[in-house]
Amino acid sequence: KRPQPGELDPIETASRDEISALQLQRLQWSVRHTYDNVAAYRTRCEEKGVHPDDLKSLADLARFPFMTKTDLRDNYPFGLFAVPRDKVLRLHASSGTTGKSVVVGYTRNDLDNWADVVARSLRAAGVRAGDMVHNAYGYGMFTGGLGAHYGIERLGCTVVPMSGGQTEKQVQQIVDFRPDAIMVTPSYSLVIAEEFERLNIKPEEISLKVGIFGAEPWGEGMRAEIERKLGIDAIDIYGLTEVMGPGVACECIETKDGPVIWEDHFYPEIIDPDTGEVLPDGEEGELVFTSLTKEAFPVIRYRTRDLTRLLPPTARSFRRIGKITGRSDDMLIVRGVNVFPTQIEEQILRDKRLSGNYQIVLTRDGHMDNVEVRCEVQRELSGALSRNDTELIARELQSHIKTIIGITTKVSVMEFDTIPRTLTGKARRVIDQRPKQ
Ligand code: ADP
Ligand code: K
Repeated sequence: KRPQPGELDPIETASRDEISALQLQRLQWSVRHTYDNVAAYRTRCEEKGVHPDDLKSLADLARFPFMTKTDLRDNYPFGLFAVPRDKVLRLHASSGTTGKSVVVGYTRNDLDNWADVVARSLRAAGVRAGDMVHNAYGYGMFTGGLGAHYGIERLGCTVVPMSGGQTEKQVQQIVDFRPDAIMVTPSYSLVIAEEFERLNIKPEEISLKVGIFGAEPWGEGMRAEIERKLGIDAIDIYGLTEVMGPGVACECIETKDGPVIWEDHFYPEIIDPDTGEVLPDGEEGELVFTSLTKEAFPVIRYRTRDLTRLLPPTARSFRRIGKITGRSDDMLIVRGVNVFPTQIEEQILRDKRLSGNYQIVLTRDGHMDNVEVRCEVQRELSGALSRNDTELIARELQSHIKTIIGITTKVSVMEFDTIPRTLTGKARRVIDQRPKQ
């Protein structure tokens, strides 16, 4: 019943009524499956006085309890699995910078569906069967590497399972193998681009035509920077370990207007993060997902902590998510002002003389938070600017951040390549040296 790899799945262009009907049917199955097989979830529902039989329309979902990262951690490692362990073919875990990580599992069907949505994502990004895809997402417990890998194969492409790190080798292989597409985090793609610059290889000489970037927030300024430096179309892919991994949503190359949610597998809601109330499409709030087909690790109303909006369908019949402005727990509160690193990134990238590598360092002086924004000049300007020039760049950026975001910062404009590069996975943008309260 699967469409041939590379064909559009009919559901991608179905009517909204058909999509809602399928969603309701799958939602009823998913909630019942979770209720019947996950004791901790059943208890939650009983406490809230709801039962799977109460789910008669999609709107009824709002009566069901949320799942949070804490629930997932509390049931470490396998407490929320809904199938016997011997039906689980693979485990993954979220990186979890603090405390225990979250472990997730996949049945054979789950792995099949995951490969399908990643293949669908690649197709949306303009990749076709027969293309070669360089996969620089890290392989291992992180979902990025293997998640991308099987989707690339599913679409009928040649996968180069490079993983992260070893930048010189990455670039050598891209030069030698001439892949059509790359999958990598946006921050690491800039490291790769810098290696091409160092080798004096021009964007138009690079074989890559498209890149599919995700796993961390990045803005339109970063998109322009990556497209210019690699000579490609840069496409946004979204996903998270708890819900599946990469491929929950992906942009279409013809519109590049925010990731399309594969709504036949993942049911989205936007809620007010303070009250938990469901918000209408278009309003900004916390993204919540319910898995519709997952067997091993179903999630019902999982609070992602990602802040964004649901946007109407364009290139496909599914709704889209706006750019993720940040994770509610990535938000910095600086002297009472809420700031997301991506807002600062946007201001940095307005200045073409600055590269997309930056760090935000927070310190506290008595009761005052101090923010230092460290950024770098582009490679071609390295060593070519006088102190006056860099001070001027710093003053301009400081003033943009002040007027647009509303915080006073110290801006340090440094030479190219002074901020440490992350060789794998996600960039470390924020260094918070403030004492814990
Ligand atoms: P961890 O939770 O340990 O960071 P994940 O790989 O599961 O590991 O991270 C998923 C998170 O990464 C998402 O919840 C979101 O915050 C972020 N993310 C993933 N893709 C994107 C994207 N395209 N744009 C913005 N943020 C993203
Ligand atoms: K190119």
